[in-house]
Amino acid sequence: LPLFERLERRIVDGERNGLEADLDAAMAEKPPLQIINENLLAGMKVVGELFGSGQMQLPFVLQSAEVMKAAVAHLEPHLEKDSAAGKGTLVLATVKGDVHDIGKNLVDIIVSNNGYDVVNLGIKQPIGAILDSARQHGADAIGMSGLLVKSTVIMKENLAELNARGVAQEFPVLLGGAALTRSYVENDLDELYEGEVRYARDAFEGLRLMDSIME
Ligand code: B1M
Repeated sequence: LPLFERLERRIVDGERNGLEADLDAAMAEKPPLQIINENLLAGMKVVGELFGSGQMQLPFVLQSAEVMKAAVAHLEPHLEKDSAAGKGTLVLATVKGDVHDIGKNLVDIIVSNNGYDVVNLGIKQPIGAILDSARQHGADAIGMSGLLVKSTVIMKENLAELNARGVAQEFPVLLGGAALTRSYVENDLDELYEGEVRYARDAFEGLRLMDSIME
C-alpha cells in the first residue's frame, strides 16, 4: 500500500510494527497535524464503523486505539506550537463511566499547543472531582468529553450539579465527543445551564471556543 493508505490501515489493523518509520516518512511529506486529521482519524472512523456493525471485536478496537495513541505520541513533539503562553486554563476530563480518551487527549494537545494551560484529569471523572480541580486551578472553563450515549445524560446531570453548586456563571463549559450533537447541546443543554455551554465538534473548535471565552 502507498504510505498514507498504509498509515490508515495500521490504525484499522492495530499494526504497530514499523509505525514510527512510516510516521517519519509521512512527516517528510506533510505536517503532523494533517497526518492526524487526514490519515489517523480516518482509520479510527473505519474502526468505529466495523465495531458498530459487529465486524470487529472489542480487543481489536483496543489494539487500534493503542496504535492511534502511539502514533499521536510520536507526532506530538513535532506539532507546531504557538509561542504564546498563559492564555487561560482549561480543566478537561472524560465524564464518569466513560473510558474513551483519544479525542479528549487530542483536545488537550491542540489547546495546550496554542497557549493554554490544560489540566487533563483523565477518564471516568465524577463532577465533584472536576469542580474541585476547576476551583483549585482557577479554571477559565471546564471541558467534558464523552462518547457513550449514556455520557450525554451524565453531562446533563453534571450541568445541573454545577447550577446547584452556584458556579455556573464562574465556569463556562465546553462539551465534545461523538455521542453529542450540536443541537442537543445548543437547544437542550443550553436551556438548563445558567452559565455558558458550548459544543465543540472537534479539537479545533474547542480551541476557537477557548479563544472566544477569553476575549
Ligand atoms: Co468504544 N464505543 N466502547 N471503545 N469506541 C464507541 C464510542 C461506539 C460509538 C462504537 C460503536 O458502537 N460504533 C460505542 C458507543 C455506543 C453508544 O453509546 N451508543 C462504543 C461502545 C459501545 C464501547 C463499550 C461499551 C464496548 C463494550 O465494552 N462492550 C466500551 C465502553 C467502556 C466505557 O466507556 N465504560 C468501549 C470501549 C472502547 C475501547 C476501550 C476499546 C476504545 C477506547 C480506547 C480509548 O479511548 N483509550 C474504544 C474506541 C476506540 C471506540 C471508537 C471505535 C473510536 C473512538 C475514538 O477514539 N475516536 C468509537 C466509535 C466512534 O466514536 N464512532 C467507540 C477518535 C477520536 C479522535 O474521536 O473521541 O469523537 P472522538 O473525539 C473527536 C470529537 O468528538 C471531539 O474532538 C475529537 C476530534 O478532534 N471531541 C471533543 C471529543 N471530546 C471533546 C471534548 C471537547 C471538544 C471536542 O471539549 C471538552
